[in-house]
Amino acid sequence: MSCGDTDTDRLLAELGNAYARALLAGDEVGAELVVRDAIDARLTTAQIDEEIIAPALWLIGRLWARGEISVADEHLSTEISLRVIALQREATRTARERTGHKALLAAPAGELHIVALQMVANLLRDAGYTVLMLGPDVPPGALAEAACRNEPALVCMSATMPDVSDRLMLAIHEVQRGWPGAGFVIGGNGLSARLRPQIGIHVCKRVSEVVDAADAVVKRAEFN
Ligand code: B12
Repeated sequence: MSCGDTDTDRLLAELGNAYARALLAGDEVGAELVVRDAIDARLTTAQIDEEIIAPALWLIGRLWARGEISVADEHLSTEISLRVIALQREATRTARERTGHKALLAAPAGELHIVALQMVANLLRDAGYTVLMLGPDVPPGALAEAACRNEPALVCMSATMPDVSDRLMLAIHEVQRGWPGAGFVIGGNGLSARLRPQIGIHVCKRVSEVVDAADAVVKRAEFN
């Protein structure tokens, strides 16, 4: 995305307006959400600073100079912006930290459904993880061998067919024996109801839960 890109310009204008409105309303949560949207849309820190936060503060300055808002309003806008800038830094740091972590993705032996897993791959990549996708029908031994070789922080698996659930558990045990450093995030309609989340194994209902689950599993592993 280049700076001259019309879609980017439009998005920046929309987010800039929304940010200014949030400042004028003294709405810290609203301002944070705008910047989160900007980060999710992969706008750069420079774009967010120069084209969203700074113009809103310039507007606040003009309104204050004209006596249309009070000194207190101006101070509140500045405080909100300082907190948002801290949040921006935290978000960038988290994405940078994730880059150092590998996620190994596979569907267990007999499982050919991998659409959800492909979505998981995109979500993890977008969040900064390094993704190694092994694809469908991966035997437990081959998965464990790949885990030993690549030493992932995370293994993600999906089970759509009900008879795959037990094979998925077997695959987890096999990986744990070869590479105990991995945490697991699993999902899919084929997972048996008996399968409950356990330490180091996170069960998700939706692909949209995967980044939070991955972060939790990786953090836990780092404590150990
Ligand atoms: C596409 C498809 C196929 C394709 C798969 C191609 C591919 N490359 O993936 C092919 C043609 C290979 C196929 C084959 C078969 N299929 Co099929 N297939 C489907 C279909 C239409 C879509 C599946 C899909 O992609 N859904 C979209 C994804 C995004 O949704 P999802 O998988 O449900 O995932 C959600 C959650 O479960 C979760 N999730 C899932 N995994 C993970 C993993 C992680 C880490 C996380 C965080 C979250 C997560 O997130 C998603 C929501 O956010 C479904 C219909 C359906 N209702 O799902 C049938 C379906 C799954 N298939 C079915 C069947 C029966 C078969 C076959 C046995 C058919 C046959 N006789 O050959 C074979 C079995 C193959 C095998 N051994 O795996 C049945 C399963 C019934 C059952 N429960 O027993 C279904 C439900 C169709 C039906 N109504 O009968 N299939």
